[in-house]
Amino acid sequence: MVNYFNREIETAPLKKIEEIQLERLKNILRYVNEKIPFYQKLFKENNLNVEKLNSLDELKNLPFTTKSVLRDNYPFNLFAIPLSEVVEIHASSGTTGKLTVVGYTKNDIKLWSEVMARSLVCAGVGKDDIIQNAYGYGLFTGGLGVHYGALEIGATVIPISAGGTKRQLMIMQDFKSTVLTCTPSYSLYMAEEAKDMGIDPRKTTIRIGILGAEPWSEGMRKQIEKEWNMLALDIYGLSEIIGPGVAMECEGKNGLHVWADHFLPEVINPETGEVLEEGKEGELVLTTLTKEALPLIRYRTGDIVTMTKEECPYCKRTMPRISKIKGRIDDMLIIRGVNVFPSQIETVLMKIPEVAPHYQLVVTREKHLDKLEVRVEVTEETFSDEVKKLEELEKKVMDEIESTLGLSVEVKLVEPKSIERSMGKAKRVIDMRKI
Ligand code: DLL
Repeated sequence: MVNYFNREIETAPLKKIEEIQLERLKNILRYVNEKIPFYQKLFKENNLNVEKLNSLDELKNLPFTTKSVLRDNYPFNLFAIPLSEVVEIHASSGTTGKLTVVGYTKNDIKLWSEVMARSLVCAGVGKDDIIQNAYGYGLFTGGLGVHYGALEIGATVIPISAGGTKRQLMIMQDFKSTVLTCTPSYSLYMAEEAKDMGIDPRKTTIRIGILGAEPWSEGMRKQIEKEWNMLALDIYGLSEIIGPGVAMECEGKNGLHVWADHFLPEVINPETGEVLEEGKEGELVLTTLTKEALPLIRYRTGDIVTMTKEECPYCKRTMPRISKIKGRIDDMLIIRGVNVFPSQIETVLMKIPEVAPHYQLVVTREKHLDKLEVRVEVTEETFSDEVKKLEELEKKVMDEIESTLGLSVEVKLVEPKSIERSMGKAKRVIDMRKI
């Protein structure tokens, strides 16, 4: 059965959603122009009179906001309101050093609760569910974001946070948790640890996993669903926009529904900045339409997606849908001229039953040429095979990657459980070029 948290808006005709978007866009442009010196200056420099915007199409004429703007305005200079109105602060560290700091007013927290409630209900979660929330609580937005949504729908939330895996499993069994929220990689680690403890993850009461914060392939989904005997759904979000709850999959698993009455999505060509037509792959750009503390105009997420505006054939929601995230632009590897995302390699690996869903990509540079080594664990059963068979498997993995991606890589099979496990975002790429 399909349920909605806010049926009226979630299934409103696209035209109606666009009317709301335009109205809100006009307001937010006026608001940032008035309240945030950065935007005031930016619009002035670009000779833009934002009061004149009269159609959604004109949004494409406005400049982008990038992550560096947030860093340059560290910690609070981009906030539209005095700090006394800010009730919560989060931050993400990323790979490049300085924190990206984000703030929320009371209304922003209400908004976050609403979009997270929509997301949970969209995944099939209800009031009777017991949510084991194993996203990190703290500056990371995952823990509290899910928490607010759970409160909003009246489900029971266990704020266990990430880590302490044995304790997680004990609590899961004793409290009879029905929903697991964590990163996809942590869900696999938990399943593995469960088996080591003599617990069959398939026999726990968990029925739905709401997994996100990192890219994961369809193959990984199948693996996780098999390990847990649960429905594994994808949740997307980023701190700058609100945290988790920007977009969510429904049971139909055909794209993530963007809560577009609050976050206006566009897909652009990352090189030229031009807006792409529906269905074309590019970088997701989001404009917050209703946020108070940190509204952002045309924020470049760095995430690669395709988008469709067709109604969802499964749940009939009408908001635009984005594909699963292929990866971040900055995670794209260029190996001897071939562009490749870690998720594409993951897709190939997941089709080979003798290897486990734990891998790492090591990039090195030799004489100006980038080299990629794929380290992947073999399954326990395969590990006990003779060396000759392992050599054959190594070749098989290499050939599969070469024939699917046109990329020749080195493959190193490693022992089960030898690749570092993650309780948050998995580290898939070790880039020795930067070390
Ligand atoms: O990861 C928010 C979040 C928490 C989303 C819990 C989902 C669940 P940040 O730490 O700011 O926020 O990282 C945001 O993570 O730009 C993407 O590159 C990546 N990301 C988030 N969700 C997904 C996903 C949270 N479902 C960055 N698939 C984003 C792929 C994702 N990548």
